[in-house]
Amino acid sequence: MASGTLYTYPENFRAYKALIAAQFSGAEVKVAEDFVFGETNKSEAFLKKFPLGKVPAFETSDGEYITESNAIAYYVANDQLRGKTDVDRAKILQWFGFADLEIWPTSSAWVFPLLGIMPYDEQTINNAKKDVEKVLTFLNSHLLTRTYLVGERLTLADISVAMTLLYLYRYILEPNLRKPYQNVNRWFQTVINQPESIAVIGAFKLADKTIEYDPNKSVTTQERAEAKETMEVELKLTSEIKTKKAFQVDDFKRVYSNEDEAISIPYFWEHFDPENYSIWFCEYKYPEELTKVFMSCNLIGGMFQRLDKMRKHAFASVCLFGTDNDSSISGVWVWQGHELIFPTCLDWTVDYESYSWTKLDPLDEETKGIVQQYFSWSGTDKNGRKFNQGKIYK
Ligand SMILES: N[C@@H](CCC(=O)N[C@@H](CS)C(=O)NCC(=O)O)C(=O)O
Repeated sequence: MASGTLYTYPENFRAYKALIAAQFSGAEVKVAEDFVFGETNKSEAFLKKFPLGKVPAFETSDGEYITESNAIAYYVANDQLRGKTDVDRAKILQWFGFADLEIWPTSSAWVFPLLGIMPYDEQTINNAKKDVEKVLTFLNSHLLTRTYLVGERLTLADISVAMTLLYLYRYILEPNLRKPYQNVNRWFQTVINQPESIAVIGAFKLADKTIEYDPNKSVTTQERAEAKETMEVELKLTSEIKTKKAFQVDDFKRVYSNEDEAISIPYFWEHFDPENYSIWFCEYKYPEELTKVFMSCNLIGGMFQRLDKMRKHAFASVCLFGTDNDSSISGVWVWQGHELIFPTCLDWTVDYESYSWTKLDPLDEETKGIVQQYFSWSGTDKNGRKFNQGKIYK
């Protein structure tokens, strides 16, 4: 019989999956008592076991570490919940994917702005409503002739999908909105009214009325935690930054502003943290369209302005080489994380596609040369055009 410790904050719908499965199977799952979200899961001891620092996370009593809520639920489940045949097991995996990739992104895009934990944007919500409609229509027709999602008995597919719909049913789907989906409603009630589910989540109340957007609403830790992982980029980056003391882009900016490059560039390399930050080279893709130098500088300035919210997490030096009607724009960016930062926020996507982006290897000598050139505003572009003007994003 499976047993172990589950790390989670309270009322985490993902942790519910494992807790309900354990109620069915009799697995001994102990919830870590003094877990503090944002602290415990960022501690050295936790990260050693679970390097992503995410919850739910499960430590088996014989010292194995399991993450991903569906996998944890699988581990603590019984054969019935896991599916009796290969086909059933495959279908359960199918529903896991469907819940995580089709339901959760659209449901959170509708719920989180109303809870005030994601920017409120009418268009985004309207799109999310349409997507949720599609998901529920599909589920409704699947459940027309079935009691459960897979086979004739309740499985992990039902638990996982129902838990992923929890917020929609709690906050959004008021009677009128849920009326077209009677088969889904019936199935959802069946799942959450199992004694094993009630033992974990208590009596569940369906939404009487869709919550309304209130800009002054304060949110709970777990709501914020869940939002964080989708679109609350600001929150995510800020909390990550708190835990990373080695290289603070702000400190570098101060040194860069106050000191000569002979001091600030060596400072950059002494403090740069390659594990958590990355360096990128960008080049404007359409140099032939650049005419007047002052217009090109406005182009760079406009991009910086649109990226205002990113300032806390990034630094850049972008340069114009050449003269009127014969120029190019390129630059060096440094930001937290290892992926292109712009697609993480809609506001930031306006300009970046006009540039090509190359990640630079901080250990490469060539990178040292590029950083030196762009931070000290010197040299030429690849076609020999001389440095003309530069702009610093800080
Ligand atoms: N796909 C994972 C998602 C886990 C996840 O994103 N957990 C969030 C809270 S709901 C978390 O721990 N975030 C902490 C962080 O990103 O630092 C699962 O299903 O378990």
